[in-house]
Amino acid sequence: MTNIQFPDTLKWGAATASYQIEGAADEGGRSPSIWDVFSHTPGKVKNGDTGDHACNSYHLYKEDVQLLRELGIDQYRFSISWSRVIPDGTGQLNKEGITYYRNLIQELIDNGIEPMITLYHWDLPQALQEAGGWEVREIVEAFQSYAETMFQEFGNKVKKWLTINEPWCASFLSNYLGIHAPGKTNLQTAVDVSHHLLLAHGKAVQSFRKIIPDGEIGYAPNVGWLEPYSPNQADVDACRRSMMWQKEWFMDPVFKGTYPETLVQLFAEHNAKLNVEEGDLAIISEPVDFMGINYYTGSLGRFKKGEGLFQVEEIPLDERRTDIDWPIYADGFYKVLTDIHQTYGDVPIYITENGACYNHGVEDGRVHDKDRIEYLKQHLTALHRALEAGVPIAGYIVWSLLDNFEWAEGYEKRFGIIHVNYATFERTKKDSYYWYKETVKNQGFHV
Ligand code: JJW
Repeated sequence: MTNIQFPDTLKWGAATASYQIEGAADEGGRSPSIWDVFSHTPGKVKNGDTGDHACNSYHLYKEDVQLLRELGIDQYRFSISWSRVIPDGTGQLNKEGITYYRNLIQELIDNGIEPMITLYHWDLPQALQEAGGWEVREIVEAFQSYAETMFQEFGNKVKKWLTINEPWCASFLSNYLGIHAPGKTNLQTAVDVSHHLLLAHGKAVQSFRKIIPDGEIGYAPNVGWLEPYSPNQADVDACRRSMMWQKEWFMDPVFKGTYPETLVQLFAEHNAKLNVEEGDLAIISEPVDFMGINYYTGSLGRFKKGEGLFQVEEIPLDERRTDIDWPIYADGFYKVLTDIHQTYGDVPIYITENGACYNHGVEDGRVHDKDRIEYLKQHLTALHRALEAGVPIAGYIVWSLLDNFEWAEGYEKRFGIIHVNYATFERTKKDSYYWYKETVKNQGFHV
């Protein structure tokens, strides 16, 4: 038996996002977001699922906070639904929406849990999409104004903030691959969106410094790991290009004030131009307090002529996959963390998401999700190795507290450490919840 023991300073958390858990889509003065429109468009989400009711956390938030309290964690990461607090995207504030988040924040604090807010977890107000969405530069000002309002409303109680969740998903997955809202398939659009997301991030960080000087802010890029299939230069280069797309494209501008030239060229060869105005990169590289990393999966990458933008095909290391079909690659987590540390230096890192999809159901009041426990053990062991290698990891936040609306996959794919019955909204703690609770209490576990 090995003892995996974490430093006392490592913080523990659980994460959710507004559209995935709140429900109450047309209650309390909320207006539609791009995800309401997308999920109500036939064929976009599996089984025609929508976030209309989700986990009903809008009404059940007190119950959720009790689940968090019993779990014993330090932090709860949740997101604000922009269209719940500013239904038109800009202008008039919706008091009921503000009250909902104010109550949630107070409930967390009263139960000894530190709130961590994500400003943008993909649910752009539809009103703004109709004005061009992230594709047009005006969105940056709208986001900054929304961010400032949230900082002013909640900054006295909330000191940890994230601007943008998974900018790769919000740009390329949503506007080039067409898998997430708004479901476009245009590389130029995706490149423009990615730049505007980063610019909006930088502007929000600038505002943050003035409004919450004693707070900490970061963002949460998602990164997988691609390990070259062979030492052949073609495979090594293919992996490099693909990693650059997820990692350097969204991190170099923030931490180095540059875009990776190789990718700028590659996009240009596909007739997509990076439109950067003077001063943009200085704004984007406004220093952050920490970096959020979302890690789930990785594969081997092999050069394949004509395969996607980067001529790389992904080959799983072995048969092990979660129920969403993502290969399990815990060593990739270690590699991502040490690689980022090496490239970007000593910026503190929060694992803002890590977790696994397994669809176990309830049996006699229990959910025996030993596969999820195994996944968490493997990834926390990799994280422990990264800490020992000197990576400054400040916290680990599991995705997710609850089973929830898994975007284009709908409700079929379950990531929660708590099971949700979508007919009754009943919550049932899974075995992984009890395991995580013990791990948090002991600040470690045995393997
Ligand atoms: C799909 C790649 C096909 C969420 C995807 C890539 C397929 C050519 C989980 N993270 O629910 C989905 N999640 O809200 C944020 N992260 O398709 C939180 N990334 O290409 C979780 C990535 C994802 C994806 C899903």
